[in-house]
Amino acid sequence: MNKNNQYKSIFLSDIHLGFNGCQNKKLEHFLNSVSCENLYLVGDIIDFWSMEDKFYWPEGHQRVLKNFDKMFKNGTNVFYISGNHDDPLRDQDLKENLEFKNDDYAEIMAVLSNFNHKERHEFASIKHGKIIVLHGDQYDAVTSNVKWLSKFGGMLYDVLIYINRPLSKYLKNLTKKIVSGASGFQGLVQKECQEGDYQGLICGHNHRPEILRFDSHFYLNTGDWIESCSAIVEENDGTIKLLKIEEDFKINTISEL
Ligand SMILES: [Mn+2]
Repeated sequence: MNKNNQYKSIFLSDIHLGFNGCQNKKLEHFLNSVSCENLYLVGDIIDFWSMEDKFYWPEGHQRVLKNFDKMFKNGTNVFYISGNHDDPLRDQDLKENLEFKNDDYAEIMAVLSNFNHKERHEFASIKHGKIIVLHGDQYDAVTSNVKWLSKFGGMLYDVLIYINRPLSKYLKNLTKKIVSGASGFQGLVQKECQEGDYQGLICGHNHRPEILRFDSHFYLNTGDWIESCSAIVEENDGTIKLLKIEEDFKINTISEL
């Protein structure tokens, strides 16, 4: 396929491979139409939490992973910034436990071992200065402190997503709002930017794609591949865009910086 969309960098998060709500076909279509120098996978790329309950790894999900690997082998720098649902990549004990439990994880882990793994990355943007990239659960008091509660919320969400998408979205937004309110999310982002002298922050985690400008910093969220099917890209002239892949696979620009 003709890779007619060339970007300097692409940021994707919350793909949730291994969870059957993942819209892998749309993602595959998007990946087949783009090329980039840098690919940032901003957490919850693989949903180990979902597979912990019931192992689920269809061919289409492995194909997405293989696609990342192909990009890596063709010279793209691939950075894997772990999220809460891919915590076995943060914690050696969890990782060993997983591999011991199920041989099927071997083919996933084999591909992942090629990439650069970290929890945060300083991204030097072309036009907008230094931007910190992290998954975002670091600011989420509920997720980091009470893992079981967050997992329970996740299970409810998984069920609801099949019954009624808009309702599940509403509930997810509501929970995230409560969580954000409780932890003073925006305040924490501002503090992070001031302390590290960053112009902005790119994250995922709450599944709400957006680009916001505050007095002292930018806030960019990549969205997800369960509902929004969105990505953040940096073009070669430094323009940063939030893209959404529509039902007909058309790529629309939602917002830009
Ligand atoms: Mn997350």
